Amino acid sequence: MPITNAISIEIPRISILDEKGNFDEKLGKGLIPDADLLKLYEAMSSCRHLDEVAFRLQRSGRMGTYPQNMGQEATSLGAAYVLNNDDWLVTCYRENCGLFWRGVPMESILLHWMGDERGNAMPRPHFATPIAVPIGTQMLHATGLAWAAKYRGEKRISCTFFGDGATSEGDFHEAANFAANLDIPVVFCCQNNFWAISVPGKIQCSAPTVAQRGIAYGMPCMQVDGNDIFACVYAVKKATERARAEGKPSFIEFVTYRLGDHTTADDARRYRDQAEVDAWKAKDPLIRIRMLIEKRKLWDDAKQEAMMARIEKDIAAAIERAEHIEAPPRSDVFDYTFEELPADLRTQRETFETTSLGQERASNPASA
Ligand SMILES: Cc1ncc(C[n+]2csc(CCOP(=O)(O)OP(=O)(O)O)c2C)c(N)n1
Ligand SMILES: [Mg+2]
Repeated sequence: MPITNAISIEIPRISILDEKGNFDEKLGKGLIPDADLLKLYEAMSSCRHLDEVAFRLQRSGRMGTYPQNMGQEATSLGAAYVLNNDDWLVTCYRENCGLFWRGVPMESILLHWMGDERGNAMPRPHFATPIAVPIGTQMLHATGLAWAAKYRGEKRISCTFFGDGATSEGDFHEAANFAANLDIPVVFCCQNNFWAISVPGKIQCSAPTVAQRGIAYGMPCMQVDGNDIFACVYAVKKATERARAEGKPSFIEFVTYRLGDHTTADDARRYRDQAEVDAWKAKDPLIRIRMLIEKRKLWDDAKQEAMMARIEKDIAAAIERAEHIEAPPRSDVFDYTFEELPADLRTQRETFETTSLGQERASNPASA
């Protein structure tokens, strides 16, 4: 018998607005009305400015740590623009722009990184889950949320974001396998920024694209210019249409780059070449929108200045709210793990003393 070909696979690559300002009229026509484009530009500019301010807050001791989103704003924003308000947006930690677009308050994100748990209490109307720092967990949550919605006969779908490094975690493979085989409407969005902290993508994924990791599970896959808001919107639209019409998952690889350090705890100069960073700075998602709106005579320096004044004011107000939130009661430390506190913890809650450290005071009944 001759050897035949078991399968041929094609992965579409989507780009509509490139870094030189070229715009594909055929694919891009009607995708984002001009009025919305200006709003998206403002949302991205605001997110970028927050990154700059948050960096200074961390350096001056007013924030624990912070992962800048710089350079990656278009991906989650494109998704949030497309999703319905009651679809789940299940993120990790570089999706501020999409979360803010949905109405998650900026101070929630600030509080999270200031170490205040109340930042994780995403108000329900936003259908967003708390920032997920443990790599990979949220993909399973997204699959579970969409499965629950399907079980209940609700129409909502899930859209989840994760990094290139996260696709090396077992959690990704379990979530993808489960979603594909049980027909669960999840849009898997990988932000391939080529680095997992200091580990380069090429030693984590030997395949030529990350997108093809989804092929293994029978999902349609796309590779998308993640610095192009039009391409991001186009791809997520395709994936959500499939999710709604057929109840099935898709996988999108957004090719992008983090222009900042991994987090404020990192110094990327120790493992990345400046030439690589400079090449990506030229592909900045913000610059190309600005070029387009200027070309369309929708923007000028005066509008830019007025927008930045608005953004600075809003961010200053959010920081003010986050830094001046009422202190939580100390008893919070005890209140959310046990339905009924064990006796020793009850004593600790009442006295704020523990016998386990040799503290023996008259006020502590456990030391009697
Ligand atoms: C389960 C787990 N393992 C390790 C870490 C430490 N860690 C934090 S971020 C990160 C790299 C993630 O890379 P990627 O998924 O590409 O996301 P990126 O930060 O590039 O957006 C690692 C290993 C973690 N947070 N959770
Ligand atoms: Mg990465």
